[in-house]
Amino acid sequence: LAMMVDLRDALVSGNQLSLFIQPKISLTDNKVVGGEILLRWFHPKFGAIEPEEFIPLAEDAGLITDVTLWVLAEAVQINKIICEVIKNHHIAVNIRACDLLHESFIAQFTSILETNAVPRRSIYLEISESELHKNVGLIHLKMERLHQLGLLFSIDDFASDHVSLAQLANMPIREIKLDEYFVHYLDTDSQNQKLLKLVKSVSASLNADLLAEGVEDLSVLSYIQQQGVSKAQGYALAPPMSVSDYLLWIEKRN
Ligand code: G
Ligand code: G
Ligand code: MN
Ligand code: NA
Repeated sequence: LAMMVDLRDALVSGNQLSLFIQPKISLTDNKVVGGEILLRWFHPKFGAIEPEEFIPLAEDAGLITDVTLWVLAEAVQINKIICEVIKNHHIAVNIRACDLLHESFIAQFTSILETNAVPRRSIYLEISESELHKNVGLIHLKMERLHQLGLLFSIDDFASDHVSLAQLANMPIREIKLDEYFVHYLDTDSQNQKLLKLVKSVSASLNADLLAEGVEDLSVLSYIQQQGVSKAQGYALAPPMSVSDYLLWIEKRN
């Protein structure tokens, strides 16, 4: 309970929260196409707290949509700076089902976009495959509303759960992100190699890009490249970085 109060304070003051960003790299031309925004909380007493801990806490405290909107507002500012170096760079922001189900999320989100004159195409909303089950009808409707506003979705942690293909077929999906556990041994795991072919055809028929997450070693990287996976993200390419490190890293890479 004390932690919930601390999180609320952190959100109000803003100075314990910071955004890290991890590049998403095109495997066709090796260019940085975008970055996933990853929230960090440095608690004054307990130090770094993992999102896996505080995101559920934020959900329980009813603070998650405030967190998401805070992240979105910061992220669009950051992307303005990055876009001065990499044209068309997009940011991917993680959202939860309950954000979509929140009554004023879309209104508050679009007001952030309008205030900052943000091109809608420069934002991907990442939602985990497992989140899609939570009231799929309403979630689908909200996704459609956001799609009408020009926004597109990235399905996170794909292949970790069992989302129905029929559900996916009608969703405004721009990208499918293969779960890191699926990706880790892809260079040798023949079962997952077979599944990759299926996932590839699913993403192709949805007109979505396929991204492999959690790419930690070069043999996996070269395998997915051979298999025509379009993008990758992971330690083998670059870790999540502070925004200033990200800008330095881009500069060095160019
Ligand atoms: O690097 P990392 O430990 O940041 O991320 C762990 C998990 O926490 C990931 O699944 C990621 O989606 C989630 N996460 C990180 N930042 C955010 C955020 O801003 N909002 C939400 N909802 N989840 C986040
Ligand atoms: O939202 P999501 O679950 O996709 O968040 C990505 C998570 O994966 C974050 O916690 C991020 O820090 C982490 N991550 C990024 N690159 C790698 C990697 O190469 N290997 C592993 N195991 N985790 C990674
Ligand atoms: Mn994610
Ligand atoms: Na993921």
